Amino acid sequence: MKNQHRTKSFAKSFEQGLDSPRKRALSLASFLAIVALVASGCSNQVSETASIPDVEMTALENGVMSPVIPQNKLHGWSTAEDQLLRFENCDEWDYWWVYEGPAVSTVAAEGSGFPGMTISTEHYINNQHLDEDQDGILCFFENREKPTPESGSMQWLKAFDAVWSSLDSGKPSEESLDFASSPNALPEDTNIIRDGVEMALGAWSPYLNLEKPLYVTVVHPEDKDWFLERWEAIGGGGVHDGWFDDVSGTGGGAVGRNPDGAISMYFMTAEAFTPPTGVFDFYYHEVTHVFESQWNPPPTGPISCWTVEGPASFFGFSKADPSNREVSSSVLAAMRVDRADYLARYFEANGGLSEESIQEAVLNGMNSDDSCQFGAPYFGYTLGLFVAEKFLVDFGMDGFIALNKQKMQVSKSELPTSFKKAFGSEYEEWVSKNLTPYLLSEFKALTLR
Ligand SMILES: [Ca+2]
Repeated sequence: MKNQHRTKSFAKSFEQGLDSPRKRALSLASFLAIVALVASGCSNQVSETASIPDVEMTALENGVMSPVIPQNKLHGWSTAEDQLLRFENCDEWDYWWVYEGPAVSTVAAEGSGFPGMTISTEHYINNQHLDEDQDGILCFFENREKPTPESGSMQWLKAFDAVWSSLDSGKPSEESLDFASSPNALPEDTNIIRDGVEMALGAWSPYLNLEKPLYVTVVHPEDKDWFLERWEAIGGGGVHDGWFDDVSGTGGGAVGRNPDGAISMYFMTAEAFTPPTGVFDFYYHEVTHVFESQWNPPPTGPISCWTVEGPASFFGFSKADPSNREVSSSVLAAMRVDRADYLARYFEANGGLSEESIQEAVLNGMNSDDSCQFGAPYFGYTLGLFVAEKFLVDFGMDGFIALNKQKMQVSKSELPTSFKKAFGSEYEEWVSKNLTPYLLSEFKALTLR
């Protein structure tokens, strides 16, 4: 369904098809437990480092020390020998890997200064020729200065403030839930999801006024018959009927409208991909989609790519730790650096990093494009994060509400009309005069090349 918002955010929440690495999703919520842990304190969390057990290490051909027993964390790629990725240069690598890293070991990851660093000893070894500066991390600012959140204009703090002054955590949810979980879903995982959803619904409650109960469905990969029965019983909406198979090996969430206008949320959970705890961006991300679905009827044509996953990503990361503003801003800051550098590299390798190439992607990218949600460069999650940010800088939360009320997701071709109704000004003028120069400036600043 075109109106389906799909997020695959659990640990190992990537499709691992033998022939389709491009299907890997980019939602980075999976490793935010690590981000928040590190971001929440600098010096007072040394004990976390000290708790890592000693591991036997050996020197690789390139001189980097590698654990004898492979370590893997938060990447989701198969480590079967015949499925290890191998690329000749970092531009190729980045196009497929998307995340920073991986590091060869936990120790190397901790030395990176980037809390979301993925780890894979096997993938690292297979590509060790790419680790030019021999810091044990692949294609991570090789031989160049690492940007910091302060490298850019810091305007993003205004957007972050807009989220925090609007979404007040700790409020009870006012929505009526029709909640169901499948027989094999672990009760503790179901409860984690329910608590996360209700918390995010509470924060969004000033802006939610659902006319019908919100259907929330938690399913386990062994319960397909149960899923199909439930899916049909609640109107066959929210996700398409192939969603179950798409995510049964990976986990994830999805939100969408039913034909009768009710909104459905689905979560795939299993022992191998348990729902996030400790950080909550995943739930805020999905509930942002609930808000969007409230105002946006089934689209009449292709939707602009940034309008779906972009705001959800920005709201999600901004509330990564709803009880701690500082941690949340650290998480968002790390994600910005990661994604800006990725986008800068992508544009440099594909037509150049310029206002023209950025503007083309913003104005013409569609949510249904493979490059938006389901394939590199995952513009919905990467570029969309920054478009949503600048939108919130310029128009604030009131503007986001206003544009949704004017059906920002009705179609790409009608977005300028929605924009004009909301703000009385031209969408394309905002894109060309305000947004694009900002994006170019941020990407350049955050890639430091
Ligand atoms: Ca390196």
